[in-house]
Amino acid sequence: MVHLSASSLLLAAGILPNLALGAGLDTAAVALGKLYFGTATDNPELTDTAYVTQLNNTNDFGQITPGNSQKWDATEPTQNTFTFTNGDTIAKLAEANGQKLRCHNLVWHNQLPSWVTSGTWTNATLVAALKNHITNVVTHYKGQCYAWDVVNEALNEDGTYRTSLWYETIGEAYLPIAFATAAAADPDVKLYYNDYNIEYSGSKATAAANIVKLIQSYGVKIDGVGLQAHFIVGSTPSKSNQASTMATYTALGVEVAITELDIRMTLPSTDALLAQQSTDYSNTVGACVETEGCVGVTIWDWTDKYSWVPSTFSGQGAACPWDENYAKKPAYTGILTALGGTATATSTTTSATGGSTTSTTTTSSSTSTSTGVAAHWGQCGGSGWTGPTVCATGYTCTYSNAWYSQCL
Ligand code: 9MR
Repeated sequence: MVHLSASSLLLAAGILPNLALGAGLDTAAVALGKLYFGTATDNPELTDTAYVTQLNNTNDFGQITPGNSQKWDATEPTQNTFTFTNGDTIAKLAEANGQKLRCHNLVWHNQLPSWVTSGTWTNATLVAALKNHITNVVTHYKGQCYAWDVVNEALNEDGTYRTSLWYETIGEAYLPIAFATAAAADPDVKLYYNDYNIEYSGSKATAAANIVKLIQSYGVKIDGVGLQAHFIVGSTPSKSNQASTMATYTALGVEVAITELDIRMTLPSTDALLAQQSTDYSNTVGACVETEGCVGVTIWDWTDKYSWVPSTFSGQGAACPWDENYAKKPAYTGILTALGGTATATSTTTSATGGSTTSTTTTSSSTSTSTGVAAHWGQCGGSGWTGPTVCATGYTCTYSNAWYSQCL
């Protein structure tokens, strides 16, 4: 009788690649001194048990963000009538898993209920509605959120203010009013300004820094700047630019976080695009690693199956580190390596011994050994790899990226 280890059984089942890549993203991030690595999620996805199994994997995800269910249209669909059911579902999931919760968001120009967008407002009545919304939502989630994205996407690309209902009716004072109201409702939660295209130097990043200064000039608390990081493969800012831009925010006395990272491509994906995507993910995560005031990274969902990208950008997608079948893409290894994790196989050489039984059948071809052959799905190369570089019969060692080749 042949005793197979758990890892060789998983290899035989073709599952091991999902388990073999080191410690996991959150574990690696925390080992580096970060607070978390996390992902967005959303209520409709929670009926998918395979999805939830990985969402609950706290080796990879120490933090989650509700993608939609804390937004204004979800929480106050009718004026002064608050509904927290869906947001609570995700908050409870985070609590049950011991995951931090980034709460998202309080003031935005999108996903507003019609009573807000179609209302007739004066400065005074809109300020009152704004304060009432923030006070109720922040009070409800008091003690449950690590951070709130208080104001989301207030800026145009040229650094001017977006012409939203908020800005048009209240002026830029809506920003300090929102932060002051949130701080009064929960003095302990971190309060963030969150936006995209502020991850690299330019007018919009300068304007985001000016928002921090504006809020501080009112004597109001702001704790962080959230860099959404919705990027395009091959067009992401350099790691050094991302790190130096983070430094312009932390110099103001606030922390930063990557809050919505995904890196889309024009479909179909190719090996070359996936390799570039891995490099791109590695650069953004690496910029956070290099920046002491960068507390963590959140991806805007972990699987292509539930990414927002294809429905928004026609012909584009494959933006997440896991594909739509929940297999890890090279981007996973790129992130893990940037976090100081090692993309090494966990299989051992001791799994296929026959012990004292009479069987002499060798099953070593189904395990990875330092001198042998790598099985289907096993790692067979990559920077720092000291394991087998030859694949079992019928499989080819296929380059994924600089850190990972796999027997396919
Ligand atoms: O992921 C969210 C998607 O399900 C919604 O349809 C969309 C509606 O605007 O919002 C998405 O999340 C956005 C986030 O709240 C703010 N930054 C941009 C994100 C992607 O659009």
